[in-house]
Order: sequence, then structure tokens, then C-alpha cells
Amino acid sequence: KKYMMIDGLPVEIEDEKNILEVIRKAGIKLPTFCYYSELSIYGACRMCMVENKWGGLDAACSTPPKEGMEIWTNTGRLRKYRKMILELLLADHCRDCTTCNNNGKCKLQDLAMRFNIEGVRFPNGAETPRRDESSLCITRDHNKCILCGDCVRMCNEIQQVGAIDFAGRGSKMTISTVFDIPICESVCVGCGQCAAVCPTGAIVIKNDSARVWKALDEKETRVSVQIAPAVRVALGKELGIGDGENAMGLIVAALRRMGFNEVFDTSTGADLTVLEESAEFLARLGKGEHEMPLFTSCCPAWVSYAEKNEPEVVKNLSTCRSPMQMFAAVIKEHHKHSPRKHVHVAVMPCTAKKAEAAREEFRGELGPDVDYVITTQELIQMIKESGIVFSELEPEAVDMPFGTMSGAGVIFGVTGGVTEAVLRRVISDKSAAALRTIAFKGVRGGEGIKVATVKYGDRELKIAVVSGLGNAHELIKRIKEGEHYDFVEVMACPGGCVCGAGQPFILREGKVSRAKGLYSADKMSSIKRSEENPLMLSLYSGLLKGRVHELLHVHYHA
Ligand code: HC1
Ligand code: SF4
Repeated sequence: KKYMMIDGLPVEIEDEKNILEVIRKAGIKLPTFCYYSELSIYGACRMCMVENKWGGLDAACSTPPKEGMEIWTNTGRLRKYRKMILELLLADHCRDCTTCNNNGKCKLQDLAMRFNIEGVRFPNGAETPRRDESSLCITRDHNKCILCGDCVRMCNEIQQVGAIDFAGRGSKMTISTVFDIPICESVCVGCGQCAAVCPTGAIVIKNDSARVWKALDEKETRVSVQIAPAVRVALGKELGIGDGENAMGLIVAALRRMGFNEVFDTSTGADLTVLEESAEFLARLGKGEHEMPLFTSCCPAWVSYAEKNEPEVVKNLSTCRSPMQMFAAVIKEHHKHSPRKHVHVAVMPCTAKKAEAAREEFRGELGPDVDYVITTQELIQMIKESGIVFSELEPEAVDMPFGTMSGAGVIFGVTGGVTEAVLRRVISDKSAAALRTIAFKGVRGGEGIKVATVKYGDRELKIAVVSGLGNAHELIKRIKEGEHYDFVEVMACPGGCVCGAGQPFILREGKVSRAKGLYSADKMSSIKRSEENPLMLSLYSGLLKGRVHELLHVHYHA
């Protein structure tokens, strides 16, 4: 065993890559702006400096631990140093904290409180606001940027989109798109992962809650809402329940109290997607190998990525609309002849869903099928604004006539879930043992690229499940080099929708508990397969008769 000394106490070194991780393991919350274990080490913020036994200062994030090392994390010199960094950052920062979209979630605000910053000795150099509001998903505000580079590394290393980068030098340095064009004109796909890691309000998710409140205030308007699978397991500690705990019944109750007239579960829409996507998959398979793979298309950031960066795969994208869009088309159609104005809202874990809802393809005669998308974080804020004590609500069920869904629809929210749901449909063995076999075929788990082989009749289906756009890029490269796949599921956010940028931000352990929450919701569901959902039969023989293509499909073009 190896040990190092931290603040005079021995701490074992295991497989930590840097002393920051050893220090945090020892229970010391060393401050950082630019450290995420998933991203490369940048070492720019200098907040994690520690003092060594010779009086020198080392950045803990970029110093590997060594046997016998002695460091101090909280000396007078370090406190002074950290305060100075914070004051310098605040000097250049627009300080409209109380009205900032990131108020209460900002690391700079948090550390200014923690280090008792009572004033800033330097003049405020923040220029007049320089905001880019062009995206439907995120807003960028240069005056709140502390140049930690977290967004750049997320966009370039994990997502490999490359929409933003450092530009300029010295005091003129900023984070910019290429030629500083508005972000909506760049290759940005709206995944929001940059906002998820931004420690301040420099990149925030667009907030549409005011529009939803307005619709709720119009008493004559019918306001319906659908809740995405991943939302139910992410309300967590912000609302007084455990992260990963399935809060669907409480969300339904809260939405009713807020004034929504009809509350539905996007998992019902996911059942429609499973039926349509399975049929499309089998039809393509029948046409021969050159038609494969079929790429899923329910993740809008992935669709946008394919359109912008991988145009040759667009013809392989499923023509199925996402569950959100399928379900919205059905709900809008159901009320079409009612004289009452109808607004449909979707609560999603995702920022890109805001842009998906606004796509021309998803506008009916009466406007967009989904009028507004709010993220889980916006929902949390609206619940808090309403004064509802969430944890004290009595759980309620969703509304009829669209109130049934299968477990297959619920697991859509975790990477591998779409694939598992489609396999449950296409595999002819409908026994409980077959369900378990599918689950253990390698489609579950948090790895970025999972490959599985499944027997189908006398042939083997080769399947890939990908999450994180960088991994999608990698898999497409492998396909171009000759690897064959029949079915490829892609979700833009690492881990799938449970880790969407619209969810409260969590680190690795939290992701596992959210995935577990959805798998246990599936276990508790008495309907396991989409085709067993009784609503499907009545929809296909009723509202959808002769209109499946019009209401449930779309053709994406590169
Ligand atoms: Fe998702 Fe989907 S699973 S895309 O991750 O196919 O956002 O949760 O709603 O539409 O069902 C997101 C989640 C969501 C769709 C479904
Ligand atoms: Fe990059 Fe996604 Fe942020 Fe766009 S939203 S800049 S693609 S990380």
C-alpha cells in the first residue's frame, strides 16, 4: 500500500490519477472551476493549488500522487491566493447574480460565498452585455465567461462537434464560434452539454417557462403535457427525494396542481416508436444488407449532428419521428375538432428537443405539434415557484385515453433502452426468459460504444449502442472502414437521456442510480412489450388508420 500526507494525515493512494482525487477522497472539498474527471486536464483556474513541504505551490489536478508526498490544502497563503483569483474573476464578471439564469447553481457565486468575498478591490471591467441568443437551446453570455474551457473540452473531446473554441490572446481571449458567427449558424447541435459543465452563467439553457405559465393562465386554453422517460428519475435532491427515485406519480400530481389539464407519459409515444421502428427495421432487413444499418432517430441532437457532419448516414436514419413528436401529433389530432385552443407542452431532459419541436417538419395546420419544451430543470424551477412541497404530494396517475404504456417505453431514457425495446418487439420468443436474455446481451451499461449479436431466425443481427457524439463519430468511422451493423442506436448525451443537459447535473454515481431507477420502473410494469400496450391496437384501428405515415414519420435530408 502507498500513502501520502494530506494536512498532516496519511491517506492511501489507490488508482487516482492526480492528488486532487486523493484529496477529495479524504473528504476535503478542494475548489475547482475547470476539473471534470471525464474531460482532459486543463489546469487553468488554479483554484486547486496546494502547498508542498518545500513551500512551493502545485495544481492538484495536474500533479500525480506519489508515495511519501506531503501537502497542505488550507494554509493562510492558499486562502489569500484563492481569494485573489476569485476577486480577479469577479472584477471582469457581470455581477447581475440575482437575475442570472444560473443564480443558485453558479460555482463562482458559490465559491465567492464560501471564501467570504466581501468586496472586489478592482474596478468592474465587464463590458456591455455581449450575448448570443441565436440558438433555441442555449444562450451564451461572454461577460460571464471565466475561460475555464470546460465547454470547449466538452464540445471537442466528448461530443467531437467542435462548435466552439478559444479565440484571441491575453486579455482579448474569448470562447468563440468559427469567425464568431452566431451559434445557430455553426455546427452546434444544441446538445447543451457545454451548458451542463459551465460553472457560471456563461452558457445556460434557454428558459421557456414564462411561455408555459402564460398558456396556463389562459383559462379557456387546454394545456396538455407529456413527460419524458428520463425526467422521472432526475428530480432528486433539489425537490427532497433521492436521485434515481422514480417520481413519476409526484410529477403528475405537481403538474395538475400547476394547472395542466391533461398529463401524459412520453413512454406511450415510445411504444408507438417501437412498433414503427421495428416494422421499418424488418422491412429494410428484408431488402438486403446494403440497406443496413438502420440508425435510430429519436435523439434530435444526433439527427442534427448527422445532418451537419455525417450527411452520408442520413439516408440510414429511421423515418420514425421521435416519441415526443409521434405522441404530440396524436394528442393534437385527438383534439383537432375541439373549439378550445390547445397548447401542448413537453417536459424533457434535453435541450435539443426545444429545436426539434420548432422544426418545420413538425408543424401541423394549427402550428407546431409541441408548442413548448421545458427541461427538467425548468420544471423544478416552476414547481418551486408554485410553492408546491413536492415530497409531500400524493402520487397520481396520468390521464386517459392515452394513459397506458409499457416498460419498454420507459427504458428509452437510458442508453441501450431503445434497442432493448425494439428487440423485445422483433424477437419472436415472447417468454420471460427471452426478456432476460435480451437484457444481458450487452445493451445495458454505461459504456460509450456497446456491441451485441442477437439471433434472429437463422441469422445473427449485429447491433451497436452508442452514447456521446464523439462515440457516434468513432462508430461511423468503423462502419466506413467495413464493420457491418444492422441496427445502431445513437443518443447524443453520454449515458443517454438520463444524463441530458436539461437534467440537474450529476457525476458518475448519479448516472447509475438514474439508469437503475428506469430499469426498476420497467420491472414494476405489468406490460413489458410495446405491442402489448392495449392503446396501440385502438390507435391503429382508430385515429391512426390510414394516417400512420403522415402522423408518425418524417424524412430527414442532409
Ligand atoms: Fe429521451 Fe425519447 S428517450 S429522446 O432520450 O426517444 O429527451 O427521456 O423523451 O422523444 O421516449 C429525451 C428521454 C425522450 C423521445 C422517448
Ligand atoms: Fe457543442 Fe453541444 Fe454546446 Fe453546441 S450545445 S456548443 S454542440 S456542446
